[in-house]
Amino acid sequence: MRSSMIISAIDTHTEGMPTRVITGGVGTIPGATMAERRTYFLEHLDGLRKLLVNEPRGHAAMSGAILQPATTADGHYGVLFIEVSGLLPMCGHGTIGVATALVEAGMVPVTEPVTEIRLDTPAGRVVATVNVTAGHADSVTLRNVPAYCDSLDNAVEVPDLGTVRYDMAYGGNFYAIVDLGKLGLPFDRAHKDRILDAGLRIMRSINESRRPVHPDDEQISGCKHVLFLDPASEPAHTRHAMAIHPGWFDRSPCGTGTSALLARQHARGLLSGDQPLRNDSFIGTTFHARAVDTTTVGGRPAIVPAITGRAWLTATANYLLDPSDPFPEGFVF
Ligand code: PYC
Repeated sequence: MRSSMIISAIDTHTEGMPTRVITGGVGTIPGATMAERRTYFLEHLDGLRKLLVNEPRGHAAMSGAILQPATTADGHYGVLFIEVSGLLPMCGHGTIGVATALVEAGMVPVTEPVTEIRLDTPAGRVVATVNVTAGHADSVTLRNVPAYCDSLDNAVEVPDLGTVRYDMAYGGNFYAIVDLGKLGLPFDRAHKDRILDAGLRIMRSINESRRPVHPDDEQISGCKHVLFLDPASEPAHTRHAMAIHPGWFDRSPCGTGTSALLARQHARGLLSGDQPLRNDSFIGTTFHARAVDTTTVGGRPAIVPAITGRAWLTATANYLLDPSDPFPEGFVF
């Protein structure tokens, strides 16, 4: 066996969406915060992300999380979230996958019935509370970074679609929230190619005309996610299709997207206080969410979302790179 690197991983899925949790082989990435480490990684190590998420080791909807030493005194780990579209500031399904892997591999002190894990992410501190029975992680509740509604009732001109109305909200990434019914598209996976095409056009037009920027961190900017709401959704029970750059759907109900949607439901007066939201994914899996606190972001009202979901371990693996491999960064098909 010849390899220029050995990257160890615990592969998981969160409500259908993969998270390849990288547990060893990367070393400590330079930077005093996870935001600085994300910038360093983007500039110097992005080939490693591509190797781990692109074919043949990954696929067009692959996602992962690189564990790092914590950057805070009381953190358990730092995390960088990798996926086919780049490095996310924060990822909810990824956090649930990470917390499940850490508990079941014994990589944090595990207490039953509840284990608390403090994680440093590029978007800030998140806390995962894991329900544990006989060493098994039954479910995870993620206390996310503050989520806020950037703007309601925006309109954007989109080639071939005309004027599209959307709300813009942040829950760790920016989300354009669009009523699928208003585009004349059915909430049906048989139409996923048309829905995805609409999502990619909408995010392109938004980024050209009104690119969102986080008021506290200008490194967090741009819209790479369009949350298409099923028009049959109710205020406290939504279903959605999440179209993501460069061309895939979240299989999970999307933790940061659910956080953004919860902030938008609050901003629209559809939910208040700690009223729960049930949010279903395009494949029919579920996250439960509620606001556990209020705060402000850049002077705007914000909530602190708690998102509950489940993850399962699917494999342990060592990923190799033979020096003669013609695809040292994998490939996109
Ligand atoms: O769960 O936050 C999430 C997420 C972001 C992109 C895919 N999943």
